[in-house]
Amino acid sequence: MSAETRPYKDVLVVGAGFGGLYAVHAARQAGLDVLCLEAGAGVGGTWYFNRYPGARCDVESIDYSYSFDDDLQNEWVWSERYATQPEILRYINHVAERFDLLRSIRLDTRIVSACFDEQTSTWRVTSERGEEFEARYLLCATGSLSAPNRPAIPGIDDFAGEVYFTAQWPRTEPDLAGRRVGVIGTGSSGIQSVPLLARQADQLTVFQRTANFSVPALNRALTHEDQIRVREEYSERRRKSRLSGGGSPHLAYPKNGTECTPEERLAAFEKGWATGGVLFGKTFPDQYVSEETNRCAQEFAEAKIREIVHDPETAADLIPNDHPIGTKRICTDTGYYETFNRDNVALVNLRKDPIVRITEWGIKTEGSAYELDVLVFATGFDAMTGALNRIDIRGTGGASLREAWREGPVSYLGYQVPSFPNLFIVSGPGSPAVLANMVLASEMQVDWLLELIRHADAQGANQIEARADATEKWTAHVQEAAEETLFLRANSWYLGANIEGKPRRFMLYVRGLGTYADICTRVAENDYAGFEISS
Ligand code: NA7
Repeated sequence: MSAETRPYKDVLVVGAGFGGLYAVHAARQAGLDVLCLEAGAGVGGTWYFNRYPGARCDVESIDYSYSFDDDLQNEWVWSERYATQPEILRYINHVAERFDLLRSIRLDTRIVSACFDEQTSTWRVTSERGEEFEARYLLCATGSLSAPNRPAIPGIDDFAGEVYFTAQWPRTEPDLAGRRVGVIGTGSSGIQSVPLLARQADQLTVFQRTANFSVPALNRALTHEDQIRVREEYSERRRKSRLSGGGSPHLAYPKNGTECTPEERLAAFEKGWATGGVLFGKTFPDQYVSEETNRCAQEFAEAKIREIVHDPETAADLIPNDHPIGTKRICTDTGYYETFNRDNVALVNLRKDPIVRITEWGIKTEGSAYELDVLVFATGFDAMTGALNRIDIRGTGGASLREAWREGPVSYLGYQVPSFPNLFIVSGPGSPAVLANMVLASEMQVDWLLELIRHADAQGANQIEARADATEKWTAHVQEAAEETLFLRANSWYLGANIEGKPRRFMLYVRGLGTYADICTRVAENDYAGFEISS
């Protein structure tokens, strides 16, 4: 049957963020008939929805961009070191237009179920509106941080004022002038938005359950000279990025922190801090395995917080005391700690004074009451598994993905789960996902998956399924790799700890993008060992 007469597509992509958009382009280039279904009214995924004030990427813009097309890479001009959400969204829309991707994307189409038909080896997916779509392969690029967490705080529906979620920020900017604003949550979204909200609001109260480490971004405009240098260095920069752990070309200090004198270590941390951003968290190669090096990094960051924040009690409350630095993603800010020196900003440490309930007028804590006009939830996401678990996904014999992941997600290479043939995940649990530059990582993953499909097609096979033994082994390997680090010492969303009742399993592959890509290459060279390819 030709593509024109077939009732189904070759590939259905779910999600039109960075990963999904590239999948549409690359699938087309591979000669496949592809359709992408996107819940939002526009493309961009996380960058479409997270339009809160101060939203920026914490990976440098020249790295956090597509590498698949030299002309695109050389022609697009990033205005700042760390791009704002509007600039990233403009870039994504530019890419969609430039490669004519919109004709293969259906917007406003939220998928609620997906069912594998064993007779035809095809996936049938159904949208919220009841529309059905069918394809040989289902490629889920649904995002690692795309299912917003609505916290189970008593009285959450009682508040009579305005309520905003950073992850679903309205397209028309709310007017906060003269208002008493409360923010719940001090992860990256809270930390980025607080300085801007403080400038707009009459009073800002920040409700902090767990303090997070943040490093000044030291964002700046990119000059004409920067633009020229970037273009000269781009291919080498990308090559190094692909081999690196985090998907950007930066190198850690040439020795472990434990091998340095205290003076040498301090100088390296000063340099890391002065470079700005999350890379401070990668100053030394042993920062996530050596308690000593990590403690030194932590003490260094604590001293910086104390230097910036005038009130010693507020500074003490802002210093995390429950996790080694970086085992929850280090945040990147512009003026976060300084904001607490403003007269119109107050910090409430919920560990000392927990929320009792949200009321019609504001927030009642055990020891106090806060009257508010506006409540902002910067309460994060049901990360890694949330977006997929919100879809009813049924594989062979009616197997449910939610059930398969009941005790925590399992996968082979982050790509597939047994009993769900022909279903692939981009940036899925068991892959490096957010520990690496998601744009480069998703290009690598999509290319690898399309090559796997090409390989199956060349054999006349119509079914690809991860083997149970390979899945078990990979899931155990992901866990073991995390156990060798300090990451398990934090109650982070990396292991599902931020969502009540969510099973705890470390969901990211910590050995980095370069190592992961190498493993994937070896699997492919080894005739896709671990996958059952059949007809
Ligand atoms: P995060 O990092 O998960 O932060 C969510 C914040 O919300 C965090 O401070 C949470 O405290 C807080 N939270 C969640 N539920 C509650 C309740 N019930 N009460 C009080 N506080 C609560 O999400 P972000 O959106 O900021 O960032 C996600 C990622 O995006 C980030 O890592 C970057 O990769 C980009 P907790 O720590 O759970 O005590």
